[in-house]
Amino acid sequence: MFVTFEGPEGSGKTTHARLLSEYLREEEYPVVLTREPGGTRISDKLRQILLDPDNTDILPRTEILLFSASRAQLSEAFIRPHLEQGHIVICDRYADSTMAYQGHGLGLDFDTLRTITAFATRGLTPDLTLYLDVPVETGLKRRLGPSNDIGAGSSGTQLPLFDKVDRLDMKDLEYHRRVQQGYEQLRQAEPERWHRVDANRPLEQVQDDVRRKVLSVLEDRS
Ligand code: T5A
Repeated sequence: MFVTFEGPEGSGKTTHARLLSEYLREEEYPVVLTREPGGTRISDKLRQILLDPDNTDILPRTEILLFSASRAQLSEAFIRPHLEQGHIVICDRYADSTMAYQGHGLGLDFDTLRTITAFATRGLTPDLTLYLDVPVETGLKRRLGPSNDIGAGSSGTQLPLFDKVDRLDMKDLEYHRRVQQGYEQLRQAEPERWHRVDANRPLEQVQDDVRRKVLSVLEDRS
């Protein structure tokens, strides 16, 4: 089974993907955990380029091709082989991030994005996508730390430069809101694959929902 986590910055994807994989391993399921961009030696190099705060001159077309190159390497060299061996593959972000960020966020053409993505992944899509839903401002505050004022409520506010901030965090709030609206549309278009989790709650409650959903899908498939 191929499970992905999606959601805005700071929604808890990395935390919950890790907790879920630890839990499934304890329950003796064969499970591997990976992330995007990254997850293989080559993909991790592309991640460094993509997130480097100095690379403010990356153009949207370059950005989509770099994300897709990272994904092509990850899906072919890591995800597919593990699925074929019967593993549960958990991935922190995948192709839906491209539709949300480069499509809805940057305004790139959706048909082109679908074509590039299909080429990069050879059509490999998740069986289950857990969407961690938090208000954009909450997620960014979690990510940046409580002392950082992100100008909540004022659209178009530039995010402050801060040690933990990568190039993509630095985009303005409007961009992050478009991404979130994009996720909503993606979720509504494929409700059978997506499962929304209210991530604006204590960590344990969020993880409980995540586990319950994954276990019920595993049960249905067995
Ligand atoms: N991107 C990615 C694209 O534009 N296109 C693409 O195709 C792809 C694949 C990736 C960036 O690339 C973009 C999206 C991103 O901008 P990244 O560093 O991997 O960059 O960023 P994210 O995936 O967004 O990861 P983040 O670290 O920002 O957020 P997470 O993983 O959602 O959140 P997490 O788990 O790190 O948690 C953040 C903090 O919140 C706390 C955690 O302890 C942590 O401190 N937290 C909670 N606090 C309170 N209550 C809860 N319920 C909490 N859950 C977590």
